[in-house]
Amino acid sequence: MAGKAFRSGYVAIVGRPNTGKSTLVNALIKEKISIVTSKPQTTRHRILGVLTAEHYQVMLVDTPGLHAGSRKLINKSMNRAAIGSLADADLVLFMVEATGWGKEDDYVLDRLASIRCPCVLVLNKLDLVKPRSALLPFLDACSKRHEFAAIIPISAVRGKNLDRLLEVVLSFLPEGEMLFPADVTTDRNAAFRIAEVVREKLMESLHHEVPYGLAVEVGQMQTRDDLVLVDITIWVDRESHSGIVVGKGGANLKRVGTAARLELESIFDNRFHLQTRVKARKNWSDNARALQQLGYEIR
Ligand SMILES: Nc1nc2c(ncn2[C@@H]2O[C@H](COP(=O)(O)OP(=O)(O)OP(=O)(O)O)[C@@H](O)[C@H]2O)c(=O)[nH]1
Ligand SMILES: [Mg+2]
Repeated sequence: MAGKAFRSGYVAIVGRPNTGKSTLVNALIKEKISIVTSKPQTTRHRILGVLTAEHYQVMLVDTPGLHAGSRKLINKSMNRAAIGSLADADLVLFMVEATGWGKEDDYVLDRLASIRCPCVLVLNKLDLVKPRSALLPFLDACSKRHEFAAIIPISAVRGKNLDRLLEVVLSFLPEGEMLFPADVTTDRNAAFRIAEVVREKLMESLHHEVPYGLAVEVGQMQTRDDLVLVDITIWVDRESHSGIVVGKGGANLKRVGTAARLELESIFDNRFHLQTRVKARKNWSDNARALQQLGYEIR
């Protein structure tokens, strides 16, 4: 009897900001691949998470939340990264919140009109649906908006119904080969992941517009025995934000540094020493050269 066919393919996860796309990638891979915060527009790049098992390899493509109304170059770069993921996808997971459909979700659905692969609607944050009986009519209303290949309610944070979601994902993947070695879980290198973890802790520690004007750049990295020394520059887009990031007597930066170090030590099997400095570069997020230097896709 022939063995079970190996399946592999690209699954683009798209949706408006803050619906839980990165949380889902981390939950499926059971590793911190992509940073998560309570604030919208956390993910700024396309990030691959690779899930490998005996009979399949799924390339989960985490994307920045699609959003309208911002003219800055960084927002255009983020939207382009998300839209770009659709071209190579074997399957699209369109993520909305199970508590309701908004105009921002319509914006995303409009962008999905021309895709050629199947699109599964994922209703996340099931744990927030109260009363539970509200789910069925919502599911029904969603099914009338578009011909989705399937509609799956989940809770990424609680791990609810993820087995079912994975089953559905696999049913849409073509037979194919392994594209990454079995022990590889992401296409991103250590420097990128370190910068992102620092940005996550910074974003959570700051408010209003400050988190959106932040970029984190990893410079020199040196390894001494099991200790990794990392040189980190935190960019802010106006001078007055430097002091806010540093905090009174350096308290905020210290807190952020400790939280980042602890998390990095749990992701990588190393001890870390982070050397951080804060620099201002006026309006870097709307400056093509600055964006390119910081690793953003600019056409
Ligand atoms: N209650 C609840 N919260 C969730 C769930 N999944 C994600 N969240 C929370 O939603 C927030 C946003 O999660 P992210 O994973 O960063 O969302 P995202 O879609 O990647 O956001 P962007 O990168 O900004 O587009 C975080 O505070 C998560 O903890 C869930 O199933 N239930
Ligand atoms: Mg994200």
